[in-house]
Amino acid sequence: MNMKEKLQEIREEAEKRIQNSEGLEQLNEVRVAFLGKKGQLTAVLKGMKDVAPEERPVIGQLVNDARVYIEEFLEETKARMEQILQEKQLKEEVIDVTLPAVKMETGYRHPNTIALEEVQRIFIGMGYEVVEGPEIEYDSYNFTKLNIPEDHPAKDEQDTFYITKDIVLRTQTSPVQARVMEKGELPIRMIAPGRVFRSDEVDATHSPSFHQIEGLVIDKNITFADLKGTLEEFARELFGPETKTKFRPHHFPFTEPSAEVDVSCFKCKGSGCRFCKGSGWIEILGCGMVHPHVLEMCGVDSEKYSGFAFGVGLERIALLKYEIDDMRLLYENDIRFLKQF
Ligand code: 2NM
Repeated sequence: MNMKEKLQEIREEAEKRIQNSEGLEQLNEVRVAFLGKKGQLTAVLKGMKDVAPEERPVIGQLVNDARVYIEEFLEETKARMEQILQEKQLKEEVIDVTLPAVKMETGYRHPNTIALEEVQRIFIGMGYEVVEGPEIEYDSYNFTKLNIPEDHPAKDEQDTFYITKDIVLRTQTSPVQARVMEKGELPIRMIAPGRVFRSDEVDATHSPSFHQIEGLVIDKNITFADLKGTLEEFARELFGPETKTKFRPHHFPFTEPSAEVDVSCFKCKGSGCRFCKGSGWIEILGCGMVHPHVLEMCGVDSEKYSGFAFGVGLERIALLKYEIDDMRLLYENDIRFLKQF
C-alpha cells in the first residue's frame, strides 16, 4: 500500500470512529489515537524518511490535509454533542418559578425585650440616656456608696451572691448610677437597665436572676414634684392615658423620702379584678429623692444638687402588660409561648 492509500485509509477509519463515538470521552480517545504523539498520523510522519526526497513535500501536504480534515471533523462532532447535552439538560432541569417558596420560621422578640424597649422609648423621649455597667460589682458600689450599711439584711449571704468578700453579683443596677455620679458630669438624666441577682428560690414571681431598670436625675433644684410628674407620665405612657398613680410612703436606704408607686388597674380601671387582687391598684415601682449621703459618697455636692431615683422590675412589667401569670415562662424559651407576643 502506498502512502496515499494509507492516508486515505486513516481518514476513513477516523471518520468511522468519530461517527460511532458515544460521548465526549470516546471522542477524545479518537483524537489521541489519530492525532496524539503516538497516534496513527504521527506514525506516518515518522515514516517520511523512507519516502523519496522529491515526493516528500507532496506527501507532507497530504498528511497535513488529513490532520486538518480529522481535526475539523472532531470539532464539529464535539460541538454537536455538546449542544445535544445542553438541550437534554435544559429539558430535564425545569425550574418552576411559580411554585410557592418554603416558608422560613422567623424569630420573635422576648416579652422582656418588648417591655424593655417600651420603657427605654418612654425615657429616651424625655431626654434620658441609657447606661449599662458590670454585672459583677464591688461591694462598695453595690452597697456602701448607696448608703446600705454593713449590718443591713440585704447584705446577708442569704440574699446576695458573693464572689469574694468584696465582690458580688450586683443586686440592683444602682451601682451603675453611682459610677455615673462619680464621673461628675452634671446634670444627669439616665436609666440603667440590666440583669441583677438575688439569692431567691424560684417561684411564679421570683427568680435568682431578673432584670431591673433604674432611673436617676440629678440637677439643681430637683424636687419631689419633678419625681411625681415624671413617674405619672411614665405610667400613662406605659399603661394608657387614663392611668392614675398613688405614691405610698416607703423606706429605702438610698432615698429620703422614699415611696412605692401603685397604678390604677389597667384591666378593671380600678373596680377590682384578679389582676389587682380586688384592690383596683397594682404596685409597679419604688422611688425617692436621692439621699444626701449617697450624693456625697458619689462625689456630688448635696448643698448644690438634688435628685430623684426610681427602680422598676422588668419582668414585673412584662408579666403585667402581657398578662402572664408565671415568671418561669419567661425563662423556658418555649417557642409556643414566645410566638404569642
Ligand atoms: C429603687 C427605689 C428607689 C435608686 C437609687 C439610686 C441611686 F443610685 F441613685 F442612689 N438608683 N436607683 C432607687 C431608688 C431604686 O428601686 C426600687
